[in-house]
Amino acid sequence: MRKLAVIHHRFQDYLPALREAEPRLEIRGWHPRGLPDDPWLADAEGLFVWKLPPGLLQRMPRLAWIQNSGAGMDHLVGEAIPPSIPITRADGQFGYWMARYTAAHLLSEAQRIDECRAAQGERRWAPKLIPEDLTGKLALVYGFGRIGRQIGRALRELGLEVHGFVRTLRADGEFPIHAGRELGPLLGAARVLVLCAPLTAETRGLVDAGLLAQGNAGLTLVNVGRGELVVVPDLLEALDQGRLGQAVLDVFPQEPLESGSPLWDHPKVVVTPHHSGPSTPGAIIPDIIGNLRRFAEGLPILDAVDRGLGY
Ligand code: OXD
Repeated sequence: MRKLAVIHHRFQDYLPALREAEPRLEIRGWHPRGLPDDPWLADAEGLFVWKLPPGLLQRMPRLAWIQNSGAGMDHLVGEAIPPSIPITRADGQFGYWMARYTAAHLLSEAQRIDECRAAQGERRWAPKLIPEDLTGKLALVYGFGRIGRQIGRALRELGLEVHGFVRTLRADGEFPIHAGRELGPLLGAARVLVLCAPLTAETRGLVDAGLLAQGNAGLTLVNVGRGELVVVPDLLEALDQGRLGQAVLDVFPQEPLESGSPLWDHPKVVVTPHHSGPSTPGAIIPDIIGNLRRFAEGLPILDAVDRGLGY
């Protein structure tokens, strides 16, 4: 039986689900902070993990596959993992959840829910609080893989005109698609910019003063990708100068967001706790079951990330 080690802060949730999904594997798990001095680990060939605890790789000399428990790979790509070990990622149901998240925050603005609640709090009837019509407004989705496309579809259902941005241009029968560098010129007319791209050398600091200078006072930025896609001081300045209307941030360069961050109490910022794509065994395992089976059968792992690209 091949061995799969589960090193994860929620290993207790994952163990029964993984064992049920692939009973032909011997699966054991530990919290990343409680790694045992156990020869079993040295014999394991598979690893299900989020962030690699220091020294783990040295303790797993037979390692032949790393399954990341989430979608983002940035934390693994920087590690000294031999290129012969395939790394695979898991999107889970993130497209569904992140589409909900984006739609919920945009609709909350468009329906003026905060203002309605404030009027309610004052027992004030406010018939002039007319909801915003989103029909035909421009939505730009930066990072247009599986997740971005699902977000795009949800925004299209709300009546917006959706454009996707990708690293490598390709023909698309469903949405207008652009290369990343075309983002700036469209920003002035956009109602919402959604970031769901992976963090790579190319995307780090994407939303900076230069890009935001092309924004507009009615633009909402939604970041469900990685905090480092955005230069936070530039974002704050753009909000204060009316080059951006609102920022809905689920991810931050440092998480948890530090208590002194000005983002917490900025009136035009919504802070949420990296919850736009909940990863649970129920969401992740269907996504990785193919490779779990292949691993159990000794077959090559499919769909490994491209380390050069960073995702
Ligand atoms: C992920 C995440 O990348 O949860 O999976 O951020």
